[in-house]
Amino acid sequence: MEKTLFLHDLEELDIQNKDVITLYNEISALAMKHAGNMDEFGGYKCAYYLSMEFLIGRSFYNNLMELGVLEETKKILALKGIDINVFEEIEDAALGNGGLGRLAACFLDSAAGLGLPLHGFGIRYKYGLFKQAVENGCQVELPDDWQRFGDPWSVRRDSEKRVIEYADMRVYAVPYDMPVFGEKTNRLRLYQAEGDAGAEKISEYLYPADDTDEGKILRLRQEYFFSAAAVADLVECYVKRHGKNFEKFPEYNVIQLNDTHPVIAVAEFIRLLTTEYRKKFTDALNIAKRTFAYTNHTILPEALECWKEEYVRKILPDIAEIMIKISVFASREYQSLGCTKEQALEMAIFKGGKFYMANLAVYVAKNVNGVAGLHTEILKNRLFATAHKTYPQKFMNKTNGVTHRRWLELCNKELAELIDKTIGNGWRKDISLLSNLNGFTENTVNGFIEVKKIKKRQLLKYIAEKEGMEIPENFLVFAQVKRLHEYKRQLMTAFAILELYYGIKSGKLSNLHPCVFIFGAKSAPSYKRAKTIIRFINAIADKINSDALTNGRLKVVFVRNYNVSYAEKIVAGADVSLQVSTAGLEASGTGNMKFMMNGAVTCGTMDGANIEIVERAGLENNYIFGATVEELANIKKAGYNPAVCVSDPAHKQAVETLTDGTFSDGGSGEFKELYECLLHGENPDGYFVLHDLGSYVQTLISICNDYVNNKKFAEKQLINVANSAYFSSDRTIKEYAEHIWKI
Ligand code: 26Q
Repeated sequence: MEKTLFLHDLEELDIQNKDVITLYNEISALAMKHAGNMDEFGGYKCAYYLSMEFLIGRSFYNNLMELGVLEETKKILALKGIDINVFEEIEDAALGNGGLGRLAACFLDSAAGLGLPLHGFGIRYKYGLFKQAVENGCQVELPDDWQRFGDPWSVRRDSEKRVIEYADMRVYAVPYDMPVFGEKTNRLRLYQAEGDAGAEKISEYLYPADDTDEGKILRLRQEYFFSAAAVADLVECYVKRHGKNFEKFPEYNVIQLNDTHPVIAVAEFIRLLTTEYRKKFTDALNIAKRTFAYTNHTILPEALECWKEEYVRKILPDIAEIMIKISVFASREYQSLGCTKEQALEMAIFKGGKFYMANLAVYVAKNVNGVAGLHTEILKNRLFATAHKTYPQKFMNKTNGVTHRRWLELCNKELAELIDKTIGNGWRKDISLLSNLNGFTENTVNGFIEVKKIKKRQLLKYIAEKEGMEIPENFLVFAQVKRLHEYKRQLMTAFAILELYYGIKSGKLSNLHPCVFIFGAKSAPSYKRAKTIIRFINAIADKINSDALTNGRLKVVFVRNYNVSYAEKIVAGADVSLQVSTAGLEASGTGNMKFMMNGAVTCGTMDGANIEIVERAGLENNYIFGATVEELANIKKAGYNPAVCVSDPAHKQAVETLTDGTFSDGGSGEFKELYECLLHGENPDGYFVLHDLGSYVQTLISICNDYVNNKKFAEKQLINVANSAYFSSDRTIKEYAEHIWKI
């Protein structure tokens, strides 16, 4: 970065009569002008991250911070009479929907910060994840037209556009490159689809509704679109530098597949090598086996993609042929390595007229990784047990992490400064130094209490502005912010809140410390049950917040339009992070890490990375409850009957609000349906909400009680900060670089 030139130009910048959006574009353009060039692909070994989602959030502050000019920019703007916070009106680029997309963004940040060559490939959606509004308690989706603010951080590369061919159409993939600043400037390349109206649809929406054939095919087109463009870029770049002998391709390229969504890249790679470059199929397959690596992010069956042969044949007939051929090779190989026919079938890539993309990934990838210790064990012992038995050396764990630059330095400047004061600022470059915070003095605890107060005040002010709701500062803040999904059990929190509410009302919980529950969650537009849960939570919030008897003691907020920028405020201001998924189902979680870094204690189950969090910060400094994976297995074996749990009068009262007229679902019948599914469905209460509800409520009560001793509680929080270094994505990226990418 030509820092002095940038600052000089900024000082000269004429701000007269310019609105915020114009200023945003002009200042960003100045930063781009002086930032230096993006790294080129392919001169030496690079890793490439293929992902359907990159949830980058707001770029402005983060980029200026990474370029080392944020503080000076703030000062220069202040002299011109501009508060840098005005740019908060520029909305986030939400080209992702949850943990998987945010992880991709954190990884790019860490790799650039560490000076490692990792580049991203994805789609430049016209509309990002929908903007959420709440009407009559229900989620409504509005298009997220993020480009209306301009896109000053991207460079369109017309000269590098290429054609992507489907059987029934041809589409241009036009790259837009976004710099990722750090020790070096890496590149996030997002392709935009251009051509006729049909072509442009391909990059129009993130997760178009796929409840019709047409929707499913559109999604398949999207996956092929960016995978094929990325593979073509990499192959072309290699051929230019090294010629057409592909033996050395893996010495220059390693391609990380972020879940199954880009796995079709493997077949495209083989297609390209065998057709355009006339390589033998087996040779191409072997090169692919040295090039690709696969990360699994979920064991939920509905999220493990499989494609009907009919769809693939219709738009990508060559790819269908290649996948069938790989499937034959895989089956033979599994059997020659000692698997039975049945076992080979279990791992089959093509069976029953469908392609199983996870099985394709596991067979071809040189490495397969889960995203937290428990998750990887489940992959090895359950989901991919046969593959693990056959290729044990492929499997490894890479516990997730989050970038401490955005999730601590940027979103909690006050805490970062306290850490500087206490242990020096070396931790900003070498996060492992954060552990020097352990053994803190009383002074630091007092400092921490002050910081938490400030961050809480900022959060509550923001909520007052956004949601029109006042929350007093002495309230204990619980937060559950994540995608809305039944396995994440926002519903269990809803029931727990009702139990606290009735307890306060009846006098049983007359001394409970005042607290607020903050929810942030978007439901997939077609996920009906999730939408019902949102409606239920909003109904509860309305009732509790308007009850004058309890409302000085308990409040509920369901924030509208939860996004990365909102998250930055919530993680910094919360006291307690709710991570209450059914044990075994949350692969890792990364929100849990963001809260930990900011000194919120975890109230959660033994699931995902929660296990590793309490391993490091101590069980005694967090609040663990609920059935473990092993316990759940036994409960299932013995036959789980949730009706037994409802014999407890407090649970009964909470659950029956779904049907007893306490709340209205506007006549839709969805609350009754939810009730039936919990108690009398085919697989009643499949996520064990009622099983864990009792211990959850007790845990929430003890947290409120412990919080009364403010100092002791702050110590627990600070110990969490001090032991959070492991959850920096700098650590994760170093592991990927060393064990998988070899860069
Ligand atoms: C699948 C099929 C059809 C359409 C969509 C999908 C689909 C889309 C998105 C399936 C899964 C996702 C997203 C998954 C995700 O965000 N997983 C989260 O990944 C995080 C990063 O590893 C983990 O921390 C979380 O535990 C995991 O839930």
